[in-house]
Amino acid sequence: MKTFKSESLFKEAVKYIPGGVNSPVRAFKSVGGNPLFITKGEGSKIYDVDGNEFIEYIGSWGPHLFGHNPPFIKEALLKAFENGTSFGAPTELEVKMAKLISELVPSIEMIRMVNSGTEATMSAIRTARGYTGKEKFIKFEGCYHGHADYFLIKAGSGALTLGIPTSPGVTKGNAADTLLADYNDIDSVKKLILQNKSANQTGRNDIAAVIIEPIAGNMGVVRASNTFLTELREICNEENIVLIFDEVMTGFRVARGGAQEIFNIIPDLTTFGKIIGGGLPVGAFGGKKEIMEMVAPSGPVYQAGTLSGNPLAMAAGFAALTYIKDHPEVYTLLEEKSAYLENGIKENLKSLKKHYAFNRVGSMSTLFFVEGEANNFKSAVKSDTALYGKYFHEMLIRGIYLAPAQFEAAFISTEHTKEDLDKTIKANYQAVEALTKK
Ligand code: KE4
Repeated sequence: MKTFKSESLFKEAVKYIPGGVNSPVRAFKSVGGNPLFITKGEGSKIYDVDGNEFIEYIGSWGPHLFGHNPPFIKEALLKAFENGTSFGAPTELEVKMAKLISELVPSIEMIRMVNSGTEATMSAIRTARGYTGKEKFIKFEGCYHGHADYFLIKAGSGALTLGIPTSPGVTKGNAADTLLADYNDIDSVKKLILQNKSANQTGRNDIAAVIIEPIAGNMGVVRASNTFLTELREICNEENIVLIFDEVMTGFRVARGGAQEIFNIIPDLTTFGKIIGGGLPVGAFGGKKEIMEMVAPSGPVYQAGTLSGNPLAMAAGFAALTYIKDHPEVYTLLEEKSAYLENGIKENLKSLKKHYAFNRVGSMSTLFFVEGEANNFKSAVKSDTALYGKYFHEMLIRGIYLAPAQFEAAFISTEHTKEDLDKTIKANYQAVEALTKK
């Protein structure tokens, strides 16, 4: 596979951009080698500067539910572009977007647009703190909620991949307000609340929120158990703690109404990103009106953004969500494709006598290079990341572009054809076989 142009671009990039990339997980650090520079995406494929073509499963880390450059999003963008890019003033489309999200996700009574998932999650935490008057919050080891200081404690995704789950630069003060629980372990939550109460003179807890990926994608795909989430909901009710579902990845991905539709559990706040931007930078946080009315200018919790709700991003996002509203069959199609791929991979593992864990919810999945199960953080991190690195490259040379990191999700789009999936299954067999030969 020719990579000359990517190599020379990367040499240039590292001179001006930290690590040569604008987001760490793109750098191939944990799989070895240097990143490929992409020139074009079309449907299920991407093309790099050296002319290589790949069937790809990153989907820009989740946004591309309909593959790259879907005509209906491109058309909406071009139309919006005619009227200008950003006004810094309210537009009708923002009202339509807010109404559409609340129609598709009933727990959303009110919503604020922002420009990234990180902005959404950090604003949700601040709002929960403002609403409850309490300071601490609980996150789960291995979950990733973006790069706001207080989240970068035992975080997943790129932080975990690079072995810096707790980042330098995060102050002790910030870290002190972040309480860490174990995913799928309700006793670890109860223990934190008990400890927090006994530490307070009042005997009441000082915990504003619990934030969770209801289906984790950032330790690889690990689904919360129904009982765990149900009990978490009950505890938050009893203890006056705001339950935040971070659906930046799962929102409109795993079902039309997101993970909360699958679990039939209503969070107090939900954060969104990725798919709601249709490939442009959009995040959002929303939920109960009485909580969201705390957000400036209706309430005292300040939150702002120059380009929040800008016309181009809203046009792309509104087109994506309108398509979802008008075509609920999209999720049946995605389920068929994803189940087909899962079955092919599991058949391969069986015939190669490999017992790696393969987790999937809807069109997001992870093949963990760990024997047995990956049903929480502790089991997921036992994965052999070096072996994953070799697998990644064996797939890449066969024209399949996966996440360059074990602790990520692979995403299938509506545009992945049976031919793409068959090619992927064949490459998977040859790649896993090659690993055992080496
Ligand atoms: P952004 O700030 O990257 O838009 O969103 C942060 C975020 C929040 N919550 C969840 C559940 C997320 O998955 C993310 C971002 N996901 C990663 C991929 N695992 C983004 C990829 C990257 O960091 O480049």
